[in-house]
Amino acid sequence: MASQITLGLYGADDPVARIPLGEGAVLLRRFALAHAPALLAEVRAITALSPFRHMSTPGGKSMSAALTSAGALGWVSDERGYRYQGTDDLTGAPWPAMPALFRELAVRAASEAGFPGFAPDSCLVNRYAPGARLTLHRDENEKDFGSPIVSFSLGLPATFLFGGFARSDPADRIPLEHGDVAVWGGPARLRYHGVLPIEEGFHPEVGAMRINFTFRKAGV
Ligand code: MD3
Ligand code: FE
Repeated sequence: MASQITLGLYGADDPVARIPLGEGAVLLRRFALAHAPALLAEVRAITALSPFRHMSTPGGKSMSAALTSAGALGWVSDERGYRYQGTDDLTGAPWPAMPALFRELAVRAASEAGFPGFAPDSCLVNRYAPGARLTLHRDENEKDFGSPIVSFSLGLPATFLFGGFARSDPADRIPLEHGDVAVWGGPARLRYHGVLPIEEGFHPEVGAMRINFTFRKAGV
């Protein structure tokens, strides 16, 4: 509904639009746009230590998105299941530290969405090549559902599926573009969601891929 959309001036020629997506969920269009080059430089530093990799699902399939993490905890999937852990199985070392810029932007976005005091301990970074997707799921491996999840999108556009509380509920389709940030808290925190297959394309700053960051409080 157009009357619910408010525009704010975040930088020159860079209006951030605040778009309610449902109770607890807010899209902050272009919120991270001015920081995209710095965010991408941090991703290169993270992946030099903990590279993107395609994890296996417990059912033995390879995920089409490649993943890595930064922060005290990283999300992993393998034949033993889904969980958070403090070390990267690929390196045996702790995950790379969460960059200060990541934390500051995520905390500010959460606050602007009505969730002050967000204390993320995990940033999962998902890399989608064209054709990669994420089937409908809920994020339920975190210990604390009282904290929101904050997501940043960079690169190729995506169609985000925002479902309900049951897998069979109809899903809204929300376009997510380079620089968009969304905050998912309150009752939205446990809604089903997913990403349709990314379409072929080329983004001038990111190339032929989409990168999504999800900031979570995964531990206690
Ligand atoms: C709504 N990632 O990593 S971000 C995930 O684009 C994940 O890579 C997607 O779903 C991506 O788990 C979507 C937006 C998002 C993230 C978490 C949510 C939306 C959410 C949790 C609850 C409700
Ligand atoms: Fe998710």
